[in-house]
Amino acid sequence: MVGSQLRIASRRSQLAMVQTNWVRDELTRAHPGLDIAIEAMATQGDKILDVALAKIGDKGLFTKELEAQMLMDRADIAVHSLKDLPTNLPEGLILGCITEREDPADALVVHVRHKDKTLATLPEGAVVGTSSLRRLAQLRHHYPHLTFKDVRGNVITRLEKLDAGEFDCLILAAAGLGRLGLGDRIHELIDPGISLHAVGQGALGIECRDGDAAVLEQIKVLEHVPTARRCLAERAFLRELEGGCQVPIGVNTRFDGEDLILTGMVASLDGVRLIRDESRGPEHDPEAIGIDLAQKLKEQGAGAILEEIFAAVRPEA
Ligand code: DPM
Repeated sequence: MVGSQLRIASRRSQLAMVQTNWVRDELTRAHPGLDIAIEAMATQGDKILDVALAKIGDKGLFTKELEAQMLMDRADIAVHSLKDLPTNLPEGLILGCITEREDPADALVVHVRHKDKTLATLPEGAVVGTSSLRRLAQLRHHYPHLTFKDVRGNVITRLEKLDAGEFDCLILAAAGLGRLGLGDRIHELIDPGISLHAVGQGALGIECRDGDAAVLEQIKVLEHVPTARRCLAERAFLRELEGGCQVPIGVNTRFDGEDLILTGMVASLDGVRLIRDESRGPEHDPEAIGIDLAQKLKEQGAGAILEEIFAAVRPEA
């Protein structure tokens, strides 16, 4: 492979760059002759910081600019946090590989004045910083004593706002904190019995052009089959519910022998209605498990909840 080149498109937040540099290092190790170039850029989601994420509502908020680079043949692959990658990709692009997942759980990070507290024991009215409708709905369901305030910006900016006293606590993905070397800020890992994580959370997705055989072959070394199976079940579930990345939909996956078990939930924004169930099936057909679970939840009223949310957060749509 001497002399061949691979161009990577990436967001330029600290977390995105840590992830992209990791991909570059792994690919360099596997293909020593490969010349890898990284092009870092801002996406719409990085630029619009004064509007709640849920109100923007656009699918592909953090991915479109990177995809344009590949479609214009200015980049060969894009590295994404898999949870930011929509379940339906633009014509001509595919999810080429899914890397090994880190702990997909959400984490509680508290202001130092609450260092002896837990989610359950935070004072009445404590302000949780999150712009995730999924986190909001599930935490409201279990902890009605908490209040919620939108927070935008990257992980480091959010931590600065927390430390400055704008919030009592934040909920962040444990994986993102870990990759940034900020694992010591994790105060409590949130139990999946309380809050299910986002689809694809903790894994990276590498997108590339459909039919680009040489590139697909190069990135194959990064594929982690168990993670890919779990995430493909989760993504099929989300796709079947027609949920974008900004909906109160959560999941959890685990293996049981040769079976994969997918747990999923849909909740109303006030956290009052929460529908949760699970499906299982042979792990070699993960998409069927996701589709089956989506149908189960629809039969229990998930469709109606999602319709209400789309109407409420995006009245213009
Ligand atoms: C998506 C959501 C959030 C990100 C919504 C959700 C969190 C927004 C917020 C789809 N993307 O999770 O329900 O809490 O205000 C994002 C993070 C990571 C990837 C940061 C985080 C890192 C973890 C990973 C933002 N995207 O969730 O703390 O790679 O899975």
